[in-house]
Formats: sequence, structure tokens, C-alpha cells
Amino acid sequence: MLVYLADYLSQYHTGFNVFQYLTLRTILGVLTALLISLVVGPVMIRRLSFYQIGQQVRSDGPESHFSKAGTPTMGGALILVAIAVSTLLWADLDNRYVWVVLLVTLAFGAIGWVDDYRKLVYGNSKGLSAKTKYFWQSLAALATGLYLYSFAQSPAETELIVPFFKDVAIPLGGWYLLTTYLVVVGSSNAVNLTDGLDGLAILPTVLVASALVVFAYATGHVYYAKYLGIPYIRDVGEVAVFCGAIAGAGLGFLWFNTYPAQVFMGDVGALALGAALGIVAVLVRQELVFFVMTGVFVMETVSVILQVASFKLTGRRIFRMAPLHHHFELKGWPEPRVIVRFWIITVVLVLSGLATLKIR
Ligand code: 57M
Repeated sequence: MLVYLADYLSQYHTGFNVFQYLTLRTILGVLTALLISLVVGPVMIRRLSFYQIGQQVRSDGPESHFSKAGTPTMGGALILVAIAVSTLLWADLDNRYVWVVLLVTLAFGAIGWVDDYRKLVYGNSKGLSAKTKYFWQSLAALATGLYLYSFAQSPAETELIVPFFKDVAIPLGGWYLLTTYLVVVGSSNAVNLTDGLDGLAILPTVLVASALVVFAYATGHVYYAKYLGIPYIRDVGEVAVFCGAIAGAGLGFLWFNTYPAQVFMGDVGALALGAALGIVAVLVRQELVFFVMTGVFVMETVSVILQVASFKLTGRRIFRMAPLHHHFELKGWPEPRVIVRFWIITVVLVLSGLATLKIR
């Protein structure tokens, strides 16, 4: 929105032209979202506590979590407000990709909000049934995939690129819908599963969003895309502002979600952030690199799949408890140790993902 104002004012003072630069607007997007979440955070925590919007903690979880009961939750609503306001302020709102990422994020946030709300109203940790949740997630993801596929303006927008192989670009055709569905819905639920320790999901989200700023900027820049041997997709660079807003809002939320957490993001935050990262990965055509960078989310999800499969098939558990972070907790690792070690693993995976831009 401020892009238009700066454009208008630049006729009086050319200094306002700086706001046309995507890099500057991305940085301002980070700082605006950070400021909003830091300033509004304490007010939100007080409000959530006042209205007793507190976490229900399941009795079959690790004992160390019982003391967390009542922690204000649904703090993810603040993250989404910070992301939306910052993106609307600093991104070019004539850019269709900006609206795609905002609408997907808000759609998944709405699903999570209903889930959180039902848990609060009915006073249990059940919420929406898994079937209902998957139905609405699938609808949102497939509708988005169909739109992007139908309005693709170049073959690059629906080709799968393979890291390290500059000249490999596999036209997906209709399979594009499936890959988009798997990435968006998979990422949404993976972040949701991971969000089980203080700060465990939000910092990897910040790190991956920061890496996606680089991918979006390079993919939307005709020179850098050519230089790096990645597909050039016109206008997709603008989602760098959105990714910057995720990073800023996430850092601000971490200020209150760090151990011992004053607030949890709730499904409203976890489902939305996972979908947000996933749809950006689809737009910049980096699904495979995204899979590597979100390795912690993938590990957590695979641990649940293996645990449930093993329990159903053999009656025995592979892990002491799934997702994986609970396994280490039950092994006696203090919560902060699990959290920081998972963060370190994410730093390595994100740097590896970025390295694929140069090793081609
Ligand atoms: C999402 N939610 C946390 C918080 C957060 C199939 C099965 C694996 C599903 C899974 C499940 O229910 N996942 C739901 C994880 C919950 O966090 C809330 O949920 C939001 C995110 N969706 O924002 O509002 C609890 O996590 C803790 N927490 C923190 N700090 C944070 O910053 O400490 C969250 C955020 C909170 C709090 O204690 O209450 C969660 O863990 O439910 N189920 C599980 O993950 C359960 N695992 C399990 O059943 N394993 C089985 C089989 C089925 C795989 C097994 O291993 O045999 C565990 N979770 C719980 N109890 N709560 C263990 C049992």
C-alpha cells in the first residue's frame, strides 16, 4: 500500500523512489511485523489470560507438560495479523502472488482458529476431527493449485526443478496439483505436529522463511535467475516481502514463546505458518529444497507415521513417544536442550538448501 504513496510522493521528492526497491521493502516488512508482534504481544497475552483462553494439556503426554496447562494459546492470531498488516503495507498489492500467499495463509489460519476455538469451548484437546480438518485443508490447497495451474504464464511455473542439476526441469502437467497439495497440506500439518515444545516450531519457521526470501528474490530477478541457473518467474519476487514478514512476526512471537513460554501459537498459527511456507516453496519452484530445509518438520511427521504404523502392526512403539521431540524428553533431555538442538539441525539444513543455489 505504501508503494503507491511513495510512488505519488516521488514526483515531489525523488528520495521516495527508494521504496520501489524490493530489498528495502522486504527489510521494512521484517521490521514492521517484528514491531507489531513485540508491541501487541503483551496486550494479547493479558487478554488471552483474562478470557482464560488457556491450553488444555492431555493427560497422556509427558509429565513435564502438565505445568503448562492454562498457558495462553491461540497467540498465532497475532502472528497472522503482524504478517498480514506488514505485507499489505510494504508489498505491491497489484501482484497476484501476494494475494495467493496471503489468502492461503489466512484460510489455513481460519481452519486452525476453529480447531482451537472448539478445544476451548468443549474444554478438551480434540477440536476439529482430523477428517474435517483435512477436508478443508485439501479444499484450500487444491483450489490454490488449480488457480496457479490455470493461470500459469510460463512453463517454468509448473515444472519441477531438481537441485544440483541446472538443466533438469520436469514438466508436471496435472501432477502439479498433487505436488502443490502434498507440499501445502503436508507442511501445514508437519508444523502443527512440531509445535509441541516452547519455540520449537517458530524459529525453524523464521529460518526457512528467511531462506525463502533469497529464493523468491533470485527467482523473480531475471539476471540472478539466469546467473544461478534457476527458473525466472516474473513478479514472484514480491513474495519476498511476505517471507520477510513471516520472519519478523515469528521472531517477535519467539520473544514470548521462548522457554518457559508465556504463550502458545495454537493451531491457528501452526497450520497457517506451515501452509504459508509451503505455498511460497511452490511459487518459487523449490519443493525439493524445501523438503530438505524443513527436515525437522519432516522428521517429526515421519516419527509419528512410523510410531502409529508400528503400534498398529506390531503393538510395539519405535519411539518412547512421538513426535520425536517427546521421545528425547522421555529420554531425560531437558526441554531447552531438545529445542536448541532441533534449531541447530535446522540451521544446517537451511544453509544446505541455500547452497543448492550455487552448486548447480
Ligand atoms: C499438535 N500439539 C501439542 C499448542 C500449540 C497423531 C498424534 C501424533 C497427534 C499429536 C497431536 O495431537 N498433535 C497436535 C501438537 C500441544 O500444543 C498445542 O497445539 C498447538 C500446535 N498445534 O500451539 O497450542 C502441546 O504441546 C506443548 N507445547 C509446548 N510449547 C509450545 O510452544 O510445550 C506446545 C507449544 C501443548 C503443550 O504441552 O499442550 C501436543 O503435543 O499435543 N499427538 C501428539 O503429539 C501426542 N503423541 C501421541 O499421542 N503419540 C502416540 C501416537 C499416537 C503417535 C505415541 O507415541 O504412542 C503427544 N501430545 C500430547 N500428549 N499433548 C503425546 C500425548
